Amino acid sequence: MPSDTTDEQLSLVASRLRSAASVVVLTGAGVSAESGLRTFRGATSADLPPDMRTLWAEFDPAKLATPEAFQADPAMVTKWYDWRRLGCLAAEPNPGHLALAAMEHALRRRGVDFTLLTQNVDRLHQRAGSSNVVELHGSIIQWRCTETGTTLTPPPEPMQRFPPPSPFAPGALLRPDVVWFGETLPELAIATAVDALQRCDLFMSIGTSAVVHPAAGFIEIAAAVGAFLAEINAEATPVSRRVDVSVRGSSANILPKIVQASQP
Ligand code: BV8
Repeated sequence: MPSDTTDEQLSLVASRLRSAASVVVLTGAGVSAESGLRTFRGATSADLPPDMRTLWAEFDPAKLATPEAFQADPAMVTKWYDWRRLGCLAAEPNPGHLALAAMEHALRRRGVDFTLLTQNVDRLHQRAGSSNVVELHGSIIQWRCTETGTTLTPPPEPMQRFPPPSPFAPGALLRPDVVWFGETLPELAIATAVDALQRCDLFMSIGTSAVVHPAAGFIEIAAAVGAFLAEINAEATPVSRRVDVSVRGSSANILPKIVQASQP
């Protein structure tokens, strides 16, 4: 049953952090909102200018984030991903990212297990100093050859040609190394996630609409092993009533407070 006040909620999460032996955090696009990166879904208004609206309010995921879309129009899809890639490179980690990195290092110093599962492709967690990051949906910073699967990190400037030719095989293209709808997640990422979830005693879902599977189902693995379940999100999601505590607000504002309150 969620508790009543934000102060109580923050103390509850902080006290669970203090006593946890194994922590799993699942993050989504909301964590990067304060870095200026648009989320895919969530609270928005159709009255907002296009550069403030969620991505899927302006663009059709079926036409951009599927293998079929890439096959139908590789130039348009790669151009869109290159635009987003440059946005991610220009963005800076925000206090929420930094707090999660501080949380990881504080917990590790005490011998506590910590795994950060992220659906984000922006690499901001790593740039903030998080080290044990599992990229469930890949990375937009890295691209890969459609023939050989070899990856490379393009330079931080717009690509020259769309679709970009692959340097690894004649006639092949480069595509973003992300997981599109209908594609399976990297095997190692899933195995690492499930392993961590099966032994966690604290699970936190942060800045995610909790609708994209399989990540949206991870909470049930943590619940099955009796973990304490917490959510931090700007608005209610399908897991808000499932968790033990649901904190409503910005992760950039709330996470530093929780980390501060969890110091021994
Ligand atoms: C797969 C690509 C096996 C990269 C993305 C079971 C049931 C139903 C459907 C399915 C199912 N299993 C599989 C599916 C299909 C599909 C799916 O889940 N569809 C959903 C939409 C119903 N899943 C898949 O296809 C997955 N693959 O399962 O493989 C398979 C394969 C073939 C056939 C059968 C099985 C692959 C999923 C990967 C999709 N990739 N994008 C890119 O372009 O970036 S999706 C996209 O959504 C992003 O990548 C993102 O990572 C992901 C999740 O979104 P969130 O991170 O949660 O972000 P969102 O914007 O939605 O929410 C932000 C939240 O933050 C909001 O609630 C907002 O209020 C809040 N917020 C805002 N600001 C703040 C904040 N919170 C805190 N602080 C703030 N400041």
